Amino acid sequence: MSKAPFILLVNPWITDFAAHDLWSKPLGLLSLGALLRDGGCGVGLIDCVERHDPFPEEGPGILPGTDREYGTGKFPRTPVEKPPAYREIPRRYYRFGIQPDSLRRRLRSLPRPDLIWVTSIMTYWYPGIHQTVDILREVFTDTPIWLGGIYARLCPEHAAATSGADEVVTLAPALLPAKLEAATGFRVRNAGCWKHLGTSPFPALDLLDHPTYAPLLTSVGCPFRCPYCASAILQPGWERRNAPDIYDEILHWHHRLAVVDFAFYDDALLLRAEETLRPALERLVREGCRFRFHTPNAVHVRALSPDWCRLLYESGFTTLRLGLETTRPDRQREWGGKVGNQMFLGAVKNLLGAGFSREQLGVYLLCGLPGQTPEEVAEAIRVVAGAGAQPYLCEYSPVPGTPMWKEACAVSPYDLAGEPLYHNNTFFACRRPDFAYEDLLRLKDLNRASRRRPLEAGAMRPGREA
Ligand code: B12
Ligand code: SF4
Repeated sequence: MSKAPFILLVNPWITDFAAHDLWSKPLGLLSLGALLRDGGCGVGLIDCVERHDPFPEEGPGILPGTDREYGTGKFPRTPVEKPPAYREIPRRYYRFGIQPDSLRRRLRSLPRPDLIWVTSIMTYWYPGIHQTVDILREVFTDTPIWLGGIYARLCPEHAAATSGADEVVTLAPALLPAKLEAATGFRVRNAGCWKHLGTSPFPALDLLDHPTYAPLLTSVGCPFRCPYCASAILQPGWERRNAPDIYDEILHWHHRLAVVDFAFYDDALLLRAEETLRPALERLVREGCRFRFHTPNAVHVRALSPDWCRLLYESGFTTLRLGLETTRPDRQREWGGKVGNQMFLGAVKNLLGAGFSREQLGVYLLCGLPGQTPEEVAEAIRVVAGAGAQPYLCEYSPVPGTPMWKEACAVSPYDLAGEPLYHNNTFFACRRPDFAYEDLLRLKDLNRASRRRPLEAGAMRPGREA
């Protein structure tokens, strides 16, 4: 068998109008890092969106990264030229992350890798991948570069045509050991562990320079099939980790890296979690552990019974986001049937009763989906504010391959299939005469006002005349 290869993992730059480190870590890459390392490979990691650039630069419009509460912060940012697709958006466009020379210096300080694995997350961040790959290529001319991750899996042809990577890899993790062996001649000693979440080691958070919080995944997949969501494409099966494993991971990162903030990335964190997450949290409470948990990816409202809410509060859940999406019953059925209004009102009551404050409870509302009207979004804002929680507008990001994709392509005046930049939620690609960009701006104003004080019934209709 060949000698162990050295594999360099790279989290590429983000290019966007705005991006905050609101518990945003490359969890997929960290998981692969742990599997490769346990399998006997040498592993290095470069996080291009590291908040603390070791070689920062000054220049017009360049801002350094900053730290905020609960381990979050702002990425360093550099203004860059806007791609032509965004010409009409009156906002500046940035590359978020460390400076190009800083990246070059870090790459040059490493041994020459045998293989480079680049990850990808949002489809519309692809220019950042291309720019990262250019520099990887400049420094390590002959090293093969593989691109994987969410964008690679949702837009494989586009990624192959534009990223500059040698290969776009969309295989399930279980098949990666064989592919790695074919490429390097090296057989990992833990191929069986790549098959299931439950047999994977803890993601290699220690490869990051300054981990201020830990991303956690206690399950993959979701039993619902909401038409706007890619969960079923990305994780078709549903699998949960066991309670001791979840408990051990939390304690492990706390003891090893002094982390006290944890962010869950699960699609369905609280569903069928009676034998998994629940005992892990109960044990932490029993042992008097004081951690803070955050759910930037929404939890299911249907799971929020009084006893779950008490447990979440007692175990230190600090930032809670709930998935309501809409308050129109027909739409709720059409969009996956995961929640109803009475269920939602009951859940908020249970959360407030358990001790959570209004400021801790954010409720995601979808905005701008095909068929939706501005009035129904306004109504949902009013219901959420009236219930005693904070509405958060999520502008629709059309995702290739989802059941709603075709409809989105038909409604949008833009070439969604040919240009992933139009998937950017900020771009608001499904704008149309009866849900225009101006309607979105009015809804955002309404949303801000409702966060300052709960709205009265019937207040502020966002019609064109408003
Ligand atoms: C957690 C999460 C977030 C987090 C942070 C994500 C992050 N890291 O930055 C938060 C909550 C902040 C977030 C925000 C948003 N998100 Co989000 N998010 C997710 C979620 C649920 C999980 C991603 C994840 O980490 N998975 C876990 C890891 C382990 O999986 P992975 O990255 O895929 O990696 C595996 C493989 O891909 C592979 N792999 C990875 N890299 C590589 C590299 C190589 C070389 C190889 C071989 C393999 C490989 O191996 C890994 C192990 O199995 C996904 C849905 C999903 N189920 O994937 C949506 C998802 C990515 N988000 C989505 C959306 C729409 C959003 C928002 C726009 C929502 C909104 N409207 O406000 C915002 C945008 C944020 C922004 N700044 O622009 C969409 C994607 C949209 C798009 N067009 O790309 C998704 C797909 C959900 C959906 N609607 O279907 N999100
Ligand atoms: S419930 Fe959430 S994760 Fe599951 S399919 Fe619907 S939107 Fe996706």
